[in-house]
Amino acid sequence: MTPLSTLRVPTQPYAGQRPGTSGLRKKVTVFQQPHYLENFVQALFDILPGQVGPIAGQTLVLGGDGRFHNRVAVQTILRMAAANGFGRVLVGQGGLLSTPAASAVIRKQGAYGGIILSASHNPGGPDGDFGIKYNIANGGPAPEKITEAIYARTREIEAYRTLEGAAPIDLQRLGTQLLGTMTVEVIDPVADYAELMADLFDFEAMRAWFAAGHRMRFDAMSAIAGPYAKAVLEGRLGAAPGTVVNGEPLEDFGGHHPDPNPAHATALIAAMAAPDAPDFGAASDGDADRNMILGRDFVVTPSDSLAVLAAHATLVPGYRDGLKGIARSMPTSCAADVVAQSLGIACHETPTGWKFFGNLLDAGLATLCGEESYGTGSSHVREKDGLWAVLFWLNLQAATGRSVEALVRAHWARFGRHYYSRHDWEGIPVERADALMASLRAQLPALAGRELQGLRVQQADDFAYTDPVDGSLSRQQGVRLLCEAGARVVFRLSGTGTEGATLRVYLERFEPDPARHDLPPQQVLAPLVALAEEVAQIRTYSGMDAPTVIT
Ligand code: VG1
Ligand code: CO
Repeated sequence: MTPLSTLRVPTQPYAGQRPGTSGLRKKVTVFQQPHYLENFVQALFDILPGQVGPIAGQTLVLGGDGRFHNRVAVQTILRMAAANGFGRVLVGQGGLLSTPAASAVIRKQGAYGGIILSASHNPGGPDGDFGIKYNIANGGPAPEKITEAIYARTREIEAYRTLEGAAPIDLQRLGTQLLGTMTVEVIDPVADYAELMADLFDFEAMRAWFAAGHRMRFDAMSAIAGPYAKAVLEGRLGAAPGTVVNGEPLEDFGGHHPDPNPAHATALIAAMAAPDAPDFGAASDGDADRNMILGRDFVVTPSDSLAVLAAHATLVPGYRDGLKGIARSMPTSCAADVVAQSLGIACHETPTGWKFFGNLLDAGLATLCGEESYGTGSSHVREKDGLWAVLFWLNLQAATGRSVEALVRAHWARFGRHYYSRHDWEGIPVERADALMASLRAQLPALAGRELQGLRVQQADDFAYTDPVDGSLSRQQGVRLLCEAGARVVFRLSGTGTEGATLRVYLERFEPDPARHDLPPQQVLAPLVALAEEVAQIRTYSGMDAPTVIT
């Protein structure tokens, strides 16, 4: 008889992750070190009983975005789940599940929680990134209490449980297999998700929109959105075959950054600017939770997207009864706040990261959520959801007969335009980035009331957030310089990068006058860029001349 579980001593601690990020993201080569992944997974399984409840006999959901190392990691986790006493694991066929689909499956199947394998928009392949994160029973990223407990446990853990020598599960074969005494159910990764979309949106009107000759281009960026977008857009909605491009998930995403923004979705932007451009363009990221929305020769900023969706939500069947509230991350523009005000609902301002929306959604305080980083979503799951946002825009076009550009321009005319841009400075040595932030924080008391670059700074602070539901306090979530007339600059360091530090500088300026809604954003925001440089001395600290990415 083979023993059910054996213990082995890990050699690689899980360290170096900034506290507060919802998962672990590292180079594939780091994850390939012996026992590295096992350390994280055992730490998770060790703390769950104390944090959530017993795991014996429970159901776990498992899947990833298909990047390099996904299949190996799935087999490792399956063996460990069996040895740790889970009763059943639902795993997406091929080891695949997009992040929003994993959230949907956890909720629909009433699972104990789920493990998602992805490094989201970071590049993949043997030299790329890999990642793992845990989601709780509401389908959302584990709160900080849990991620901190995992981190603490990884530092003291001495052994992990696995089913030594168990044969790998056939991940292609749908249906049930046994691993030790645990059931592994290989599920269709798209089915539950597609059903949920059909419940929310007016598929009939959208089918009619395509049948009337409208065309669309969805760039899945060779990542996990492909199968979902094909099944829904081409399968259920009758979009022409070929509507979804780069629709086969590749282990290295074809060598590209699967990051839907103006810096990385250049082929889509070019196609949408061509003379024969389709009516509607969209893209999503590695794990399909982000979205980018385009009209013909027209790019929608994510902050505007959230505001437009909120303003028109009652046109969509799933939101017919109106919104309970809106939530946006602090650096996201205030465009949604203006809509919330006109609707007479609250707009909650949270720190960056989707996990902060979970409590608001669970408590019924918000229905729509969004981040400036191409993330939009709603109460239907507890993750941001790329294809959902695309279908929402499609539903709006079908319901109003208006183009993307017409919808956005009408929105600006009614609510004013929030010019917006984010400048990223990537690969700064960590000590220098920390020094820059420390210097900014030290200057805060002296900045309020000063006039810089022709703008009066009304408030200068370091954003802190008290969760209205559980009372938890998150400090140091971004340095803000709030200027007169709805202009502001926000500085924060990324928590998701895997090389050096990334400084994000968020720039925003409100323009109520419709005669001034057609200016180049970088021109409108130039005084704020100068203000940011004057205060933060970014060039000096970073040793760089210009940001590496502008979105
Ligand atoms: C970035 C974005 C943030 C987003 C996070 C995860 O974080 O700014 O808005 O929630 O990525 O998105 P940071 O700390 O690097 O700024 V995803 O699609 O990579 O899960
Ligand atoms: Co993502």
